[in-house]
This record gives sequence, structure tokens and C-alpha cells, in this order.
Amino acid sequence: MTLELISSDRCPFVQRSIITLEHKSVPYTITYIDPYDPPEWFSALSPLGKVPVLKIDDREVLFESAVINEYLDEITPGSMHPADPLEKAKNRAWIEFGAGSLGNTFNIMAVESEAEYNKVKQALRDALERLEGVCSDGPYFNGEHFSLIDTSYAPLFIRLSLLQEMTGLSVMEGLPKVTRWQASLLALPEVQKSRAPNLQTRFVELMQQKKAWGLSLLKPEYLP
Ligand SMILES: N[C@@H](CCC(=O)N[C@@H](CS)C(=O)NCC(=O)O)C(=O)O
Repeated sequence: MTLELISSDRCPFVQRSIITLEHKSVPYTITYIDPYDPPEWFSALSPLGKVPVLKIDDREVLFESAVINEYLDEITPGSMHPADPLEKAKNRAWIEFGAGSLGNTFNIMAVESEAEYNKVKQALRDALERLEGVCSDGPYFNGEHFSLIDTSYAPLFIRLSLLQEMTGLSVMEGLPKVTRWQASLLALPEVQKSRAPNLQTRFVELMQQKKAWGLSLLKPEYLP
């Protein structure tokens, strides 16, 4: 079987699938495109016009990161979901919940006013407070077992940590469980490997392109 992941180097949803592929040691190739200026073949391939898309044997196409991840998990040994149906359903629901915060890590680098920035920051904080109420004492969301839900939140924690480093964004105070969860995920090789090496530069490019208010918070060492 051949697997090709159609990707963009700035996309957190793509990272979810890379982490699963790496964690399960599945061989794959990766093809980068710009989903906002896609080649024609991509528009024909992708029903929603979004990355990631997984091509299987150059024949079948899967889209939606959560669906791609479940497929990858099911075709490889060992399950990355809780066995209990209710726990599994709850994990799926919280995976969906995380998509909004991933979008907000983009929004916080794109909005043009301080008021909008503070609104997005508050939405991120509210989401993290909710997660504090449902995640385990660590190291991962479900406890000892690294699960698909962890692959879904790792890209969020990468972005929050980068934004903290680059702009001083702080949304984690007083949230010990989420802070521990973030540290456990950031320490994993598959999580580090999923991150494009030029992510900081790409964030600055995005903020410049959007004339984002967040640029005013950028520490001097990150200024272009
Ligand atoms: N729900 C989708 C979201 C994927 C997504 O939003 N991808 C963005 C890049 S990070 C994209 O391809 N956007 C292109 C567009 O909206 O035209 C998933 O989980 O796979």
C-alpha cells in the first residue's frame, strides 16, 4: 500500500495526520501545495478544497484530518482510541472541539485590531479552561495512553508555545493539567517532527500579510 499525504507546511490539521503516521511508523510520502492557491489537480481531488488529503494507492482519496487519523489507526496494529465506546465517543467529541481553537491560533495572527485580538485570546482561554476540566492528570489526555485525541491537540500546543515565545501570549496560567499535557506532547519526537522547521517565519509572514495587530507584540528578535 502507498500513502501520499497532500499537505501545507503551515496547516495544523495536516500535522494531526503526520503525528499519527509517525507514531504508527507508517511509510508515507508528503506533497506540499498552497491550499489557498491550489493546483488544478488538487481542486479535482479534494471535495472541500482543504488539506490534508490522503491518497491511497494513487486511487482512493480520504479527506478530513480526524477521519484520516481513524483510518490510519485502524489499518495498523494497536488502537489509539479508548476501547470503551462512551470514552471513545467523548474523545471524538473533544477532538471536534479542538478544531475551533486551531482556527483561533490562525485568527489571533490575522485579526487587525486589539479588540478582535482580545476576543480571540479569550476564546482560546475559555477552551483551555474547559479542557482543564476533562483531561487526565497526565501525561496524556486519557492518562498513560497516547491517543488520537493527543495527535489532534499537539498542533494547538505547538502554536500556543510558539506564540508565547514570539509574542508573549499567555493563556495557560492556573491550568496545571493542560500545562502538563502540553509539556508531555511537546516532548514527543513525532510531535516535533510534524512541525515545519520554518513555522516561526511562516507565522511572521502571515501576520505581515494580514497586517495583524499581533505584529505589535512581536519580540524584536522575530521582527523581519
Ligand atoms: N476540518 C478540516 C480542516 C482542514 C483545513 O481547514 N485546512 C486548511 C489549511 S490549515 C485549508 O486547506 N484551507 C483551504 C481553504 O479553506 O480554502 C480537517 O480537519 O482536515
